[in-house]
Amino acid sequence: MGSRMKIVLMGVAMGVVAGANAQMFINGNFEAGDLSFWNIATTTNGQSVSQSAVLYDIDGPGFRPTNFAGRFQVGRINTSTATGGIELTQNLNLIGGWQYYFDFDWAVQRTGTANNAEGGIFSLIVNGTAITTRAAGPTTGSTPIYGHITSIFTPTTNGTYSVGARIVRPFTPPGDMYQYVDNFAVTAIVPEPGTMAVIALGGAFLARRRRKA
Ligand SMILES: [Ca+2]
Repeated sequence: MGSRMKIVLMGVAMGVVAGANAQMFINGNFEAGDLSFWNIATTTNGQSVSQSAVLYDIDGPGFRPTNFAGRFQVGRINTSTATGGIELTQNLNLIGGWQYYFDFDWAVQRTGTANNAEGGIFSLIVNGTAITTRAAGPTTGSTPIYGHITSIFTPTTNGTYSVGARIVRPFTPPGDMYQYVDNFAVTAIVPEPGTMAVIALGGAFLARRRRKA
């Protein structure tokens, strides 16, 4: 009993923690056919004319097929501030010190023939802070623009983090300009030094127990 039992219990606990925290976005690929499980909010001075899940080929000539994607029509409400739009997020339980890779696909397409100076600015956000941002840039007629964001975030402490995308534009929304997002994914990298520290700690307990015996 004593030290040795503590080490075994600690080992089991670590395994459970790792399993329960294989965090992922729910309906991150929108295949529910709607926006369920997503928290959607407008930014300051932001709006979206519509929001829904629709069938769309999110990467055009890329390998992904046509399936459901989240679709928005974002822009600012008035011309007094720089940009406006929406944020769609989910709450994820993240482990301090682990490295998280967040991924999503985005696209912009207009149905009309008019050009526009900015199709959409997409950011991967954590607790409201943009980690990585990509702007579609000017659109030409109905020609689609495709993109992908990979963003790395390492939380300092264990906790619940709001993670997702911000989509904004520096103009009011035209009625025929659409922003699409799909395939939100998260991959966790467990840090090697931490693992080694746990093993070393266990070794120290064992060594102390043997000396007492
Ligand atoms: Ca999809």
